[in-house]
Amino acid sequence: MIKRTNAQPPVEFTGLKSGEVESTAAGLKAVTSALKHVLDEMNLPRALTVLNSMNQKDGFDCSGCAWPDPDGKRSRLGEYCENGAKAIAEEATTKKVDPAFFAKHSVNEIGSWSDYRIGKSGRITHPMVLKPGDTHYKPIDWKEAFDLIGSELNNLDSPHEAVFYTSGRTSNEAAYMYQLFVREFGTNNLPDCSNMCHESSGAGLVETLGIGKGSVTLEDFKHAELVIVMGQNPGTNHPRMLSALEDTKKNGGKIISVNPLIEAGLMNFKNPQKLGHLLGKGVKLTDLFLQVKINGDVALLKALMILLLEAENKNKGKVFDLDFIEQKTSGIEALIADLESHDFSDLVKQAGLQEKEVREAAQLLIENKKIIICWAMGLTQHKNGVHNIREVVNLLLLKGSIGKKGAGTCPVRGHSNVQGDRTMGIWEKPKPQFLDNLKKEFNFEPPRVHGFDVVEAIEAMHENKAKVFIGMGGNFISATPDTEFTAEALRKCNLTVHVSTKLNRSHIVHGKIALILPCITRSEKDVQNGKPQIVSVEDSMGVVHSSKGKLDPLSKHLLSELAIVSKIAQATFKQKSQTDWAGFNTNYDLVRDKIEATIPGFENFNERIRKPGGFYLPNNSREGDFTPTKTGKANFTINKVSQVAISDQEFTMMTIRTHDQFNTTIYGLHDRYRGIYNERRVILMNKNDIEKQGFNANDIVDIICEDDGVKRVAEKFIVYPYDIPEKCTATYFPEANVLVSLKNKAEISNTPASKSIVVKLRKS
Ligand SMILES: Nc1nc2c(c(=O)[nH]1)N[C@H]1C(S)=C(S)[C@@H](COP(=O)(O)OP(=O)(O)OC[C@H]3O[C@@H](n4cnc5c(=O)[nH]c(N)nc54)[C@H](O)[C@@H]3O)O[C@H]1N2
Ligand SMILES: Nc1nc2c(c(=O)[nH]1)N[C@H]1C(S)=C(S)[C@@H](COP(=O)(O)OP(=O)(O)OC[C@H]3O[C@@H](n4cnc5c(=O)[nH]c(N)nc54)[C@H](O)[C@@H]3O)O[C@H]1N2
Ligand SMILES: [Mo]
Repeated sequence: MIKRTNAQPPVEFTGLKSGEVESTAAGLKAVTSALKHVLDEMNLPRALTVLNSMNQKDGFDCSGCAWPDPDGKRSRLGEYCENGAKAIAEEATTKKVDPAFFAKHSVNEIGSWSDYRIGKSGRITHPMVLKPGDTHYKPIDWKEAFDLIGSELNNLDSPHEAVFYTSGRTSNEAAYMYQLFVREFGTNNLPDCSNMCHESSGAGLVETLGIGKGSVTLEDFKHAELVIVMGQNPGTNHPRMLSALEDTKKNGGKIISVNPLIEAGLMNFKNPQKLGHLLGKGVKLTDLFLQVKINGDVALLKALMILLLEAENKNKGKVFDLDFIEQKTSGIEALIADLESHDFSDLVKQAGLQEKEVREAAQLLIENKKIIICWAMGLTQHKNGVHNIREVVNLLLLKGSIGKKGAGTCPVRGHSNVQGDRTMGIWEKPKPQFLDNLKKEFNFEPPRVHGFDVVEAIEAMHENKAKVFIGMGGNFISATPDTEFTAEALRKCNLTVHVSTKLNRSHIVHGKIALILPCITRSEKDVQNGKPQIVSVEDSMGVVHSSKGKLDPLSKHLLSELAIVSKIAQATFKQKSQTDWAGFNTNYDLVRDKIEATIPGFENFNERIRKPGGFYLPNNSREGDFTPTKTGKANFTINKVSQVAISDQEFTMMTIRTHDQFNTTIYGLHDRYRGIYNERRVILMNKNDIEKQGFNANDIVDIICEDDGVKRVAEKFIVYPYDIPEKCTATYFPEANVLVSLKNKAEISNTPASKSIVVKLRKS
């Protein structure tokens, strides 16, 4: 059995209280909760400054999620949601983690705290170092820190021995500089949070449609006749998406939700931007709820397509879009043969559904032509994550529902600039064309061999093949799978460096030397050379727009992410580089000029980024042009129905977010919509399963996973009866990450299968 260390949050119970499961999202409760979170962290004038400029055209982009802002007028009641307010509360807090804090609390002590307490400690104010043998972080000069990084990097036998992680908040400009530095240094080791997130979407969409991004815009929601929301909890994770769903409903469209949990945000919505709504009944969102089993989605999609095929055979040309299929797609015959090889009733059973409700859903698909399918982690974080996405595409292609108004693919991104970071070249598998462009513009030979993704980076560090870890944001130890293995990997490194805003567990699980480099946040003014700078981000629908901070930086010792990259590059290359690393840092327009010169779609970047609302990037699938795929057409694909053989004692477990967290940042201890208060260490189970296992509600159980012959245990979770399909369970991320073996990952995309973990339970 694997030994527990402070890489995992401590086992401590905080006093579970259970309440009502809610069926309406947002409304007054959300408004009061938002204000409470903000005012807990700062005074009223500061609160008003941040809330009034968030997501406004001359303001800064909310770091909460990647949902787009309206193209037209923005609401004066505030263009943010409850969880956006929590995100800003967290980053604009005035609590400080300063040298006195680190002198008082040893690394070991901080490691024994909960993630909630660690995060609530505040913003980091000074660059800090932990040297071999030290028990406490100590302040370090910026220059000394950069020289240390430069010398450790230059001491490596090969540039491939360094790993450069990115979380998805980094601006386009900083991300571009970062990847440029890494490639000039000589490696493509650029793993990012996307590897754990929408990588399956990217892989599935590129193969089938020729672009890894979604095809819809916000406007499309107003024209859609049918929206299907699969594997996504928008009420918590993308609350502003509910306004788009409201638009669909207002115009007579229907909504189907597919989820093992009946999430409040899928059911009803009281728009906090509309006074009448706040006080009134709100709008009903979902028309048909399909409560699938975990990973029952391919089975469901196939069952639906079988019914469509039957209807099409009875009524030629009335169900499928035959012209579209004929002109724009490839592989229809194989798809039909595959559908004919499956039994409808078996599929429905595998999905955990009733035939009647599947037929009802099929009827909506038969009757309508403009269909949008939205999804998030419920589809991507499975062994067959890529298959899930490709099956979604199959369904849309049959209906000709891609590349026209009111229809298309909508992978809903997580981090606020995760899509932009990828556009900027944060990717371990860069396209040759992009590398050619870098070569031409910067006059160096970029490395061609693919780098490590997240899972490969962990393995490489564990095998001593990688010895320096640099993280541009994020919380690597808590976000990644197989916590204790990953901790061993990080602890073997010569140097671990985190560019961070807030204290997190990754600062505690460190290499032989560790650095924390504190940076300004998006809500803070970024002044270089006496001039205020803007940065840019790309949202989930490919709109690139500017972001400009409003607050004075919390400490005068902070640098911008861009300045940090520039100085790391100068310290590493000394005089050897032809790139003007120091120059970039004086004026971000110079970085944007380089982006324009090397990445398609950024023509007149500096001019267009200053237009309120920004601009759309080109998107072939939005235009109905699928020529970039290997066949030159949109591709139907054949996907396997997942066959997880689960014995009587086994369960499939998904790891999900509460309403009070942003990934590994714990805003609070409640999961209000699910009625679970003041406790994170719970395991959601079906009543019948609880009974069959001989458990009672509130029993304490250990969760065990023996996936690859290694016994992984997450100790002490409270059994919590919940409306979840039998044989399915849920726990919160990151407490349960210790159970996810590195080998439990999606085929093709390598995304950890954090939503299909096969576990056993025993009374603790
Ligand atoms: N407030 C807040 N906002 C966030 C985040 C946050 O942590 N907090 N995180 C951001 C990030 S990085 C991301 S990627 C997104 C995440 O956004 P989501 O993907 O909505 O987040 P999860 O909590 O992982 O929820 C997954 C949903 O999928 C369902 N699900 C799980 N397994 C299956 C399955 O097999 N089939 C189906 N059909 N459904 C399934 C779960 O019940 C749950 O409703 O949100 C972003 N926005
Ligand atoms: N079991 C399980 N594991 C998962 C998931 C799951 O659903 N289940 N979801 C996965 C997903 S979808 C994702 S995206 C990853 C998330 O993985 P990460 O992106 O690595 O994690 P975060 O918690 O978002 O990172 C939070 C930290 O980022 C830093 N930070 C915040 N803002 C800034 C900034 O502006 N600049 C800089 N430099 N730093 C900043 C702060 O120090 C904060 O502590 O986790 C993945 N892990
Ligand atoms: Mo994510």
